[in-house]
Amino acid sequence: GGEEGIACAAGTEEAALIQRHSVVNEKDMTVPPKSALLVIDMQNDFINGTLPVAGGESIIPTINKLSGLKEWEYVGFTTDYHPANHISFASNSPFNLSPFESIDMAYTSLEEVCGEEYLSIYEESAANCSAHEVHVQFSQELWPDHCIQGTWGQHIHDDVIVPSSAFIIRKGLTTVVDSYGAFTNNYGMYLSSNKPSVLKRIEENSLRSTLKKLGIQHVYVAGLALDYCVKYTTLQALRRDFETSVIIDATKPVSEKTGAEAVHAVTAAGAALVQSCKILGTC
Ligand code: VGL
Ligand code: ZN
Repeated sequence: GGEEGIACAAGTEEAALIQRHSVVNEKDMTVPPKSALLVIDMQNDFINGTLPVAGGESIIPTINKLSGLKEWEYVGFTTDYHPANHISFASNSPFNLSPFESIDMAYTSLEEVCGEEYLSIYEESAANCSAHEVHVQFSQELWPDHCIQGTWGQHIHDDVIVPSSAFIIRKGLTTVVDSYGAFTNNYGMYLSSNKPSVLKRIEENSLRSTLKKLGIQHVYVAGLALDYCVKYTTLQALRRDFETSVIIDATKPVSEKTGAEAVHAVTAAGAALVQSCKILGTC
């Protein structure tokens, strides 16, 4: 039996190898200290509803095992949380566009600039700040109506276990701007990615400051969809200097093509791809 096998290998090179490997695995498989898990948009509409992601249901058991680990310093579940008149819904488009088409959105806002730095919305302005009008334009994908506030489709799927200590991070709450990432909306993301010389952080919520206060260094991202909210949450976490990993068997894309592009984009930006079994210690 198994014990004989162990006895047999003991004292041999093979035993030393097994031992070395188990040491390496042990280090790899535990959740590193100062780690956060972000579970993205495991909501009915993305699983069984109006914008279903193929295979979405199949990742639920893995996500439950991951979120059940005690080692996380922080576990957050994001939810898309749109008003019925949300700008991302094709049904609200003035040009009778269809879901999965794109439209250019133009935004104008006042930005406070203080010396070389923009202020985050949570910082108070200092004396040498001034307001500047900013005009930007970027593409918005149009979607079927989904995750409307107060509807069944917006609820996290019943089979997804949300630990009582987990945080819920709602995004896309306002009519006028979409939000793919957990940290900031698409407008803030556009500004920060297109003006890299400017340290700009328009935070949608207190996620970044909470993670920083907890001393989080590693962010692990799982959930739906790989090519949108998982991708952009990962890019936003990297941009905020978290060492970031996508748990690659605990996510699914809206389409295989954009899923492959998302993998390329996140790895090119510095994210790691990790298998859930490495974190769970089962491989
Ligand atoms: C998502 C499309 C529209 C996502 C959200 O969770 O990936 N995709 N809104
Ligand atoms: Zn959405």
